[in-house]
Amino acid sequence: MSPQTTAEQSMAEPLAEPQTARRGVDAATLRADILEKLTYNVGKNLVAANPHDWFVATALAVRDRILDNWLPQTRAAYAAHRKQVYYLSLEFLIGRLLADNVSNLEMTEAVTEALTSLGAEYDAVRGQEPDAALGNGGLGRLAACFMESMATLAIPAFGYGIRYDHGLFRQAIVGGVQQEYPEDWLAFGNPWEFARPEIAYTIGFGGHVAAAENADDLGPRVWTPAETVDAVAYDTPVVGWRAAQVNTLRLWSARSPEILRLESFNAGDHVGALADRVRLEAVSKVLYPSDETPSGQELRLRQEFFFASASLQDLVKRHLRVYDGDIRSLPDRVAIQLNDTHPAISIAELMRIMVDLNGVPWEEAWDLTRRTFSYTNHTLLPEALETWPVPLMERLLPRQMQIIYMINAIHLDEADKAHPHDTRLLTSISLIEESHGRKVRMGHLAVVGSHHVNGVSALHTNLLRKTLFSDFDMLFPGKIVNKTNGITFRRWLQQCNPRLTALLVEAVGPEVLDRPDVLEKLRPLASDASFQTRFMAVKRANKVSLARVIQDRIGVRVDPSALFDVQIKRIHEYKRQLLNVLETIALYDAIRADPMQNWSPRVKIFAGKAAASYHQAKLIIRLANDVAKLVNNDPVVRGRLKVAFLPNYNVTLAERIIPAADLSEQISTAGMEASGTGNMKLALNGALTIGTMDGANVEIFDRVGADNIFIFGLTTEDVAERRQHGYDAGAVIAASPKLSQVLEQIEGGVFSPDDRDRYRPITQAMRGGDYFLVTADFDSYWNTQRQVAEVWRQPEVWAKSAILNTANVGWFSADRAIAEYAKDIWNVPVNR
Ligand code: 26V
Repeated sequence: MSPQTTAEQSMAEPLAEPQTARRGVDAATLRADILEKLTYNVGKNLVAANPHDWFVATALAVRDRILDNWLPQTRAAYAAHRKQVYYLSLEFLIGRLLADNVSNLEMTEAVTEALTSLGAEYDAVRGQEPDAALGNGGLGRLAACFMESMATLAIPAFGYGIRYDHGLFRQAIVGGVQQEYPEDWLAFGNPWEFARPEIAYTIGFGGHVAAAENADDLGPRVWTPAETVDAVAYDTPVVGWRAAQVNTLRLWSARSPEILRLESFNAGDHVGALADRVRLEAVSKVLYPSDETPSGQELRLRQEFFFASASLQDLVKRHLRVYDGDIRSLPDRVAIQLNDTHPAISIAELMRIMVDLNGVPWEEAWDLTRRTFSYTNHTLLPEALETWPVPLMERLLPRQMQIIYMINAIHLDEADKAHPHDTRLLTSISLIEESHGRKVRMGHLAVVGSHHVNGVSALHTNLLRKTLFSDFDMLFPGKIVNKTNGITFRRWLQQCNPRLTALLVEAVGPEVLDRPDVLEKLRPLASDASFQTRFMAVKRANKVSLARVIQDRIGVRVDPSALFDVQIKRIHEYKRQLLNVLETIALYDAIRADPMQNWSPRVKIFAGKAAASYHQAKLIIRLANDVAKLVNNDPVVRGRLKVAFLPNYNVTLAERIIPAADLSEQISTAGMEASGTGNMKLALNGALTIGTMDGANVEIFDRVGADNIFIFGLTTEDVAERRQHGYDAGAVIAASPKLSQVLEQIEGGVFSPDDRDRYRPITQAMRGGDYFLVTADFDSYWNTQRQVAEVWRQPEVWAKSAILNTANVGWFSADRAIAEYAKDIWNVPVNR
């Protein structure tokens, strides 16, 4: 009997599986289990156990409880022939998992008690877990939030990605300068994952393509790759809230088919014997810091194809097994979501699998493919849109390139029939860009090969329709839809802010843990003086905790009663940390000019990483740190203004900062931030937003109301107008005495006395074209910051607004976002 048959049979008869007893979830049983894991898995006794050993033992005990749900639920989903969602993403920024899993299994009290009885402390144990940074920023964190929500809504789903040996670099700030160090999250092992060395697929690169004699253009081909690497599965369970369902995050690791060249080794060439292996396995070694200059790097393309091909081979094999070899039912049983264009090569690869390997005629394969895929766009920035040089594609993926040519020929032909003689249109929609060296436009491939394309906020989707994909919107009306992002409230409220969660449960009832719309019941309490006091006491306690973190990490002492003004995100010119730094300098000047005025004390908190090669962003980090040094040590300013740049921003640090924030900085140049999700996390935790009308800020504004948010600056239309008709930064600077003074100080070396020219690239950019319109928005931002200070001086007014922020942002739950994807894009039922 072949292994295939065995799998099929057990699939059809789920109850034939002998049942193991479910593990108890009471404190006493957990205690015994943790001890057992410590002894028999970690190999330590109580005396020798260090905090990390306790973490591993606890994680393994928790993992057993997860397995009790995971295996039967996964099996049941196949048996019931439920449609599967596959979320393909090159990034999953999951952070730590212990608290997430424990809380979603509703075991927090039991685990705390079990550990306490063993002389360990839950918080300390949690602190031992490395932060899995398999992503750069918003896109990767969204994928992690969505995985948790899909499990919560009991949607059978797999996340597919790469198990990078090294995630995003660790950032240190030395003398104000960002330094990057390799990240090593797997150094002490990973108790959550299951290595599946038997689940491996061959991934080919290069080589040649052959056709049968008299084969027509659309017929099957035989691809003989020049080299291959194996993709090996590592599975991590993803637990939904109240264990609604446990899904799988399957990450691929590269394994060379050849362990070592034994002949070379025996001949004494010990390094050469390993060289091929090292080269092939490089594909899953490191995460690309994607905000880097467009990576022409072949390795990045290899990564994309590697995980796309492995994921498709895996899901097609599963589909054929469950549905008796019927590939034609794929779109009815499977939805594949492409998280940005990084997995877009999947479209060509699925065509190859159908046409070349399964004998499906081209037209039918194309119809099946387009009914299976959907694509999420996460940015409009032209430099972030992926294109691959045709010669590289032809060399690395010869068969997929042929398929792309064929898709393009038919696509252009159809467009030409519908809109004859419109060469502008054909040039615009072609999958191949011909102007500056031929390139494959991955966004176009994703649009053409998908049944739906979505933007991630209402504004971003409108801009997609009007600008980037306007011709596609005309050609395929209704294909482009909006799915405003969301965040998982389990992590971004319940786990990161237990104090606020307890208060909310007490105020509006425990239903709030399952239905975020219940937060609206807070509205009448917003004006209630005693509730305001309690809400702000929670905020105060969180600020005391953060003040300790700031003191510990960078030695800056901050006053928890000051306004905590927070900008935390990747450092990028369009996000305009620079605007915030300029305002900080202007405020510093104003305080020094009139120290006796009734200033409300403020702490400016920054955190974020710049791509290693992004010099301008790194220079902004340095300026922030130089400004911090001067401001924090100026006796005149003392207590009124502090600046803290916290190094190594990651999910775990975000969980510390967000509950303690009073003010959330969302100040991107209008039209450039697709959505933002930090904006949602901060508002949920009772921070007021100061922001531009950009991304999801617009929808936050709609929900919290104009009185509870500080909006300033140019609109998308204003920005487009300035850029079109030329923007005169010089005139704007001249007209603003404050801004002029700030720029002159930077240029005069006030913040860099040892090197007056240090910030020339920054001031030059502003005095030149100022593409990000920092100078244009400066005065408006300054004035709005003074309004912020004015409201802060009225604690009841501030408290009311803070409460109304929490009350009104329930809609930004990832559960809502995922329910919309399920209904409008994936056509899968939601269990809630
Ligand atoms: C990539 C690149 C690469 C080339 C240099 C410039 C640049 C700038 C940005 C990016 C990021 C593109 C993808 C991304 O992370 N988008 C983010 O997705 C989030 C989730 O939808 C969303 O909230 C953020 O607004 C969006 O920037």
